[in-house]
This record gives sequence, structure tokens and C-alpha cells, in this order.
Amino acid sequence: MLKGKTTFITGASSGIGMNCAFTFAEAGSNLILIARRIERLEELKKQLIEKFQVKVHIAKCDVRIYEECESVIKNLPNDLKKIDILINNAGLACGFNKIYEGSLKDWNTMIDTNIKGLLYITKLLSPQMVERGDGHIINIASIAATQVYPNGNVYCATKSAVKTLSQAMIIDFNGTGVRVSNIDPGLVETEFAEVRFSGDKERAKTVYQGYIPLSGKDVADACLFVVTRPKHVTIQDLLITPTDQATTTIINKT
Ligand code: NDP
Ligand code: 8X3
Repeated sequence: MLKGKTTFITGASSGIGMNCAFTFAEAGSNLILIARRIERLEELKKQLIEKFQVKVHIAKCDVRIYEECESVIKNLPNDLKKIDILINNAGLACGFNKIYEGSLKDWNTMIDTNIKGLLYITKLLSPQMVERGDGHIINIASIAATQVYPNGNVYCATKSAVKTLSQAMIIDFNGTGVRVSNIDPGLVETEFAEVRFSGDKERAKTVYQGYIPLSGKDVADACLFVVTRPKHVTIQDLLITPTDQATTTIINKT
């Protein structure tokens, strides 16, 4: 379905991003994968090439640092410079505290990664899409973008910003041929909770217990569906949850 296309995925070393890499490679797309943990990307690249025989370029990149993003994109191999699909996925939650107990460091990390990182990569890659009159950008926001929950404060605010930026992009790219889709996943079992709880695996496990959460693959399948619609069709906004999740706070746990 995506043979000959190139997909650029941020935050591909884990979870949703890594699953998008497998799903898009299986559909025939070449890949550019970025994250900070390059050793994970090296292993992933090996597996993808062996299994799907697509071209894979990896790069170590902290999306919070504009110069790093710029250098990665400047140094793309010639045959992978034309980006057809961008999946703005890199993101995280740090901490789970009342706003009056929050940490400045956590707030800055979330704001710089989830909002500014997404803007940096979009600024660097979208002009070529506009010039060609073709391209698709997927922004991974969250159910938390519209449903704030206790202790979610700054994380929810960053995801709300992502959703707003998706709407802004849909408006600004209108008439250029570039499509933009916002995806809001509910609870997905990835390393997300472990990162939020500073590496506490036991606490993280409890987030996904008592019901069947989404998998990274479920979200990757949604991304594939979105990009494989005919060119005249845009899925602007998609909310995907586990069946047992009604809202961020109403979850049918056994
Ligand atoms: P994971 O923790 O499994 O993956 C997060 C990815 O983001 C990793 O590959 C990580 O790579 C990357 N990342 C984090 N910070 C940076 C950075 N500064 N520069 C580059 N890459 C970075 O979590 P998920 O897969 O669940 O999260 C992916 C996205 O999905 C996030 O935006 C998250 O907010 C969103 N989301 C997650 C949900 C969930 O329930 N899991 C629900 C809704 C949305 P590395 O550490 O190697 O840099
Ligand atoms: C991740 C889902 O509900 O933990 O965005 O915020 S939630």
C-alpha cells in the first residue's frame, strides 16, 4: 500500500512509534526513525530490513534541540530526502502531581518535547510537502487533550496544544495538498507509564491492569488506515480507546 513512500517517525525507539515502524514497513514504506536511544533504533533497523526489505535510516535526535533536528534532516540520505508521511509521535508524561506540587524540570521536559519538538520537526519537514503539493502529517495527541484528569495538569495541557496545532495545520495547509490528521489514543500499554513514574515498573503495571488496554499496534493500525485513504479524503481527528475505557477517568476494571 505504501511501496515507494517514505515515512518519518519521531520517537520510534518504543511503544506506538516502534509499532508504526513495523506496520508501515509491512505496508512497504521506507522509514526514517529518530529517538534519543540510538542502540534501540539500531536493533530495530536490523529487524525491519531483514523482515520487510525496506530502506531504513536511523538517527539519534532529541526533538527538544532544534539544531539536532535540523542536522538530522540536512543529513538524510539522498534517496530518503523526500518525506511522504510524518508521524509526530515523540512525547512523554513526567510526574503525576497536583499542580501546586509540580516540578519545573518535569514541566519543561513535557512542554519542550510534546509541543516544541513537534513544531521543530514540522517546521523542518512540511515546506517540502507544500512545495510538492503532497504529504501527510499525523500528530499523536491524546484523549488527555480534551479530558483533563487529576494530576494530569501540564501533560494534558501539552496534548491540548498538540490537538490545537493539528487544527491550525489543517487550516494553514488547506489548499496545499498536504493532509493533517490528529489521533487521540486512550490508554495504550507502552513504556509511557513507566516513564511518567520515573522508572517504577510495578506502579506502571497497575495502570494497565484489570482491563485490556490498547496496544501500540492498535494505534499503528489506525495510523495506517488514516494515511491509506484516497487523496480527497482526510481523517481530521480520531479518538481511539480500549473498549473498557469510556473517559480518562471511567474505566471498567475488574
Ligand atoms: P513510550 O514511552 O513507549 O515511547 C515514547 C517515545 O518518545 C520513545 O521512543 C522515546 O524515545 C520518544 N521520546 C521521548 N522524548 C524524546 C525526545 N526528547 N526526543 C526524541 N524522542 C523522544 O510511550 P508511547 O509510545 O505511549 O508514547 C508515544 C506518544 O503517544 C506520546 O506522544 C504520548 O504522549 C502519546 N500517547 C500515549 C498514550 C499511552 O497511553 N501510552 C495515550 C495517548 C497518547 P527515546 O526515549 O529513545 O528518546
Ligand atoms: C496518555 C493517556 O490518559 O494516561 O496520553 O493521559 S492518559
